[in-house]
Amino acid sequence: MNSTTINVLVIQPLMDELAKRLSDRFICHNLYEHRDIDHFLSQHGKEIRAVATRGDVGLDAELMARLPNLEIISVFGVGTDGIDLKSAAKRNIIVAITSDTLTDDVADLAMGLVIATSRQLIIQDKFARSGGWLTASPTLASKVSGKKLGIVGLGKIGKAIAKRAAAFDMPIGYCDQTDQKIENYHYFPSVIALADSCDFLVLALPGGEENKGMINIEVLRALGSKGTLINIARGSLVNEADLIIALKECAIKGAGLDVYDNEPYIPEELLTFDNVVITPHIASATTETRINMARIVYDNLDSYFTHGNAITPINLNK
Ligand code: 8YV
Repeated sequence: MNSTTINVLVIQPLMDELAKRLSDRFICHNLYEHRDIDHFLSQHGKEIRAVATRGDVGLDAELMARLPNLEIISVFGVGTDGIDLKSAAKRNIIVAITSDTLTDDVADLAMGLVIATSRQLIIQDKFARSGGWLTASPTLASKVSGKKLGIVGLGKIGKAIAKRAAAFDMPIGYCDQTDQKIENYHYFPSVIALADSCDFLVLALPGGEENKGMINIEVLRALGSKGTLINIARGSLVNEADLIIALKECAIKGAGLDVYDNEPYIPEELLTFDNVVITPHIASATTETRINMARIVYDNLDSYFTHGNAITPINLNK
């Protein structure tokens, strides 16, 4: 097959090296560079056989419907909540993700946020830089080791977080669709019960409609004034208005957030709390991991158009 005839639609900017490799191998159309997307799609929609997108961006139903000859979606990430998976399954479109490669980084950041919130790393950094230490003592923070960690979603990332937390002697509780019967991990059938029992409630489950807003005021009140919310999963999981209320009322101790409902916009009020540590969706953002992710995105497309199968497809018929 002549590879230069294969048209790939790139939804949002990708890493430079990946963009270069893709355009050396395929005819790439950068959707984000088109002002009149409707015009572009009526002219070229039929030519597109592959999409390259990011986990946080996906491919919505409307756009997918405009690509009648789409065969494969290669995702830079593991999240598929932004992809219309039902239509993909119906149309036998392959969805391939960058499985496994980012698990360690995401788990590392979750623990980083646990430590940053409880040991007040940002507050203490500001205090030291501003010269506050010259005239006063640093405030006392809270201990991490031995505190209870509750994980919502015990998949690969949740398990990697639990493994790290175990090294801090933290008892592990989790909530998932089923009891996985793991020794020493305590299963909770509801998020409220888990929140009520733990010091850190860490979200490690997929986003999407069915989980939207699951962390609401009731869950936050159950987490309570000794509890901290950590979110390295998806912003849509948290009702941000409720989170702001909980923070204002001191109903929770604090929060460590890497993801937000309407990225890159962060609700102004969230930025005003000293007990909230904010990072800009960087859980997988290390050079090592991003290089691997870029390689997998390319390899999935290359393998599919060379051999007829992607290397890390997800099972759409579950
Ligand atoms: C990436 C992600 O930050 O894997 C995911 O679903 O959201 C992240 O790893 C993102 O895809 C890159 O923009």
